Amino acid sequence: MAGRFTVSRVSFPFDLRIKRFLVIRPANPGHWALLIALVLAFVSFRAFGQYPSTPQIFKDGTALAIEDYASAPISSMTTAAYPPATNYGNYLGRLNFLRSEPANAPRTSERFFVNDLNRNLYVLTKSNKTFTIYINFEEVYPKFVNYPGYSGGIVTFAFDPDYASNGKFYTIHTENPARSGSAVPTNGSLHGFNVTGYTLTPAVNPPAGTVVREAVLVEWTDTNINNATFEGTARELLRLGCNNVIHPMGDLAFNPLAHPGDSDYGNLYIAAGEGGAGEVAGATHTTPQRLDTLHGKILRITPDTNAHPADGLAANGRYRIPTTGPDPNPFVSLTLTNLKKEIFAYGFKNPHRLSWDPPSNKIFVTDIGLSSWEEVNIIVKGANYGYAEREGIEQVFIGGSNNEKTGSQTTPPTPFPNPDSLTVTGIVGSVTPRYPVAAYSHREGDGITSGFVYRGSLMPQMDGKYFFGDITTARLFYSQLSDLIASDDSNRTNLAPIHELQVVYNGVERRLYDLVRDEFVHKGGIRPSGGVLPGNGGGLRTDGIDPYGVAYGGGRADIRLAMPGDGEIYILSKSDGMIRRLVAAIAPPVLQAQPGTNGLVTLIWASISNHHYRLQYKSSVLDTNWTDLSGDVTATNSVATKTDALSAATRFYRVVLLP
Ligand SMILES: [Ca+2]
Ligand SMILES: [Ca+2]
Ligand SMILES: [Ca+2]
Repeated sequence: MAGRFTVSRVSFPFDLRIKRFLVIRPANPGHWALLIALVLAFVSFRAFGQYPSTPQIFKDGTALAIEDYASAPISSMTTAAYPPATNYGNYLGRLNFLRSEPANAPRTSERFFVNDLNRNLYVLTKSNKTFTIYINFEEVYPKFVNYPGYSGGIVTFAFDPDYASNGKFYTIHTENPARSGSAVPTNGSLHGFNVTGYTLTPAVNPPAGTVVREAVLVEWTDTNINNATFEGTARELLRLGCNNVIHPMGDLAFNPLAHPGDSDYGNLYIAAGEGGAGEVAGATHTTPQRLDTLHGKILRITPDTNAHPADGLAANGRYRIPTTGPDPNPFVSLTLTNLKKEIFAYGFKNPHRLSWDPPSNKIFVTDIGLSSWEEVNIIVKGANYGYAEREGIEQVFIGGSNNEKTGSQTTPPTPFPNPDSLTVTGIVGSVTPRYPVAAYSHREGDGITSGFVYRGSLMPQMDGKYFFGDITTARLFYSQLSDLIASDDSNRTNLAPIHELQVVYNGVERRLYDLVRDEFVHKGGIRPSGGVLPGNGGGLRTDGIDPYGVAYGGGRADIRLAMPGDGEIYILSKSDGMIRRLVAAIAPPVLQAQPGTNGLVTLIWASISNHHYRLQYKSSVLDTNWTDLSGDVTATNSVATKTDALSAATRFYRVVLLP
């Protein structure tokens, strides 16, 4: 790695990334303080085959300005009676998704929709940032459950591609089937909801294990999308039983490139978690690898049963499955008892977020790992993504003395299977798992957020970069889309480099974790130990220190990313109930070195005209002090240069933008 930063007379690299200072100049200089941020290193996280012993991701100097966007009403989980008392010792608003109505809907420019897992789907008015309850799921569904947290509650929602004309949208919520009484919804508080004729569907349960939760997919039809209230009907499409309170169906998407008449138009893609089945030893462990169950899969269904009448109907009769035409689901011809033809891709643990980048036509799924690896996957129809036999780029073991360890963490290390193959019941021969295109270890965090390829307008420097982050630590990352695509090969160790982003709030570089903690405290949040964030009763916790040596303080910032119809990146937090927006970016200056004769080297960097720059150097990366190169540079255009006579074999440079 060190060679990447080395300027050497003997072996001269032609495209160097060198340690450097980055100065963030706000759009409004009178408003923000000038900030100087030290860029620690740039690390290419590419060639390794085992669990790393140290953090591998570092800030590359790309800085993003973040602003508060909207603050949701404080809400609490229902641990006993409803409505619950506000619990300031836990999450203050479990925001999970922020979406826009389709672009042709009449009010899409005025408002977003946002859900708080605890119970409400809100309309968020952009002009005054007010939250209006659209549907309170807890008051509609008698068996609705948001406790003990995780993904429980009103999980997500998605608008039909024809929403502007048919008013249809889809939701997923969780229920506790052990509750007595009927699960049929009521309209006592949602008066516009016509429940006449609403009938339940039988739960589709996993092939093994007990069921403690049901994730319910519902299709709603609002007969008037010009107001902020619901009036209309709903239809239950699918009820999925889960072994545990974790990893239900997590995300919904439609193909953004399909047009009316295309075979994929109106098909709903569902990211379905394994319900906790895979992460325990025993009969449920193989569930993500089984094609006779919907769990741990990406599913594809056609909600409109009239759309493709030749296609097969679901077992419950509520939707069709693409079984005919030019692009049927991949396993529709398999011979297997209880085959689930809805399966589009399989072998996932908690594929909790799915995004589709139209320009590249790539589907990205972030799969939260168990104890070792977090994954970004590019979805290919029919592929096996390896869980619960693979995690990240390694083999993973569940149960026994190696429980939750990956191959390189066992004693002695377990060699990676060669050739790498899995046996899948129903498929003749062996299956080679498909590997993530980017992955990070739990040296970096605990659970991967949603991710999106940025195509918005506020941060043109970030166009085509895939944004994601870590849920608990609130570290923000990006990978180049081209790197992700180039890594989508049969080489498990060829992964896209991951870069960490700096976050600037009111002109000061801050950790997003600290911004969330401050707002949590500001809103009255308290923890028994004082001043730290909540964290699911001892679940994943950001104890310890960050890669830069600063302690977190416990708990979890619990962030997720959103990219609604305006194409910008918003960051939601369950802990403080805030929505923040990334509003500007400054890409890092790449310092290039061009060798000359007689030991001269010319350093070249992107500059801003009429700004003043100073070059500094040191001979060893371990040196504490930088030495000024005499003669500051005033840029006259977008490229500035400075020539130095190398007197040592190695010299490290950085460029400082002067105030
Ligand atoms: Ca309405
Ligand atoms: Ca995987
Ligand atoms: Ca690869």
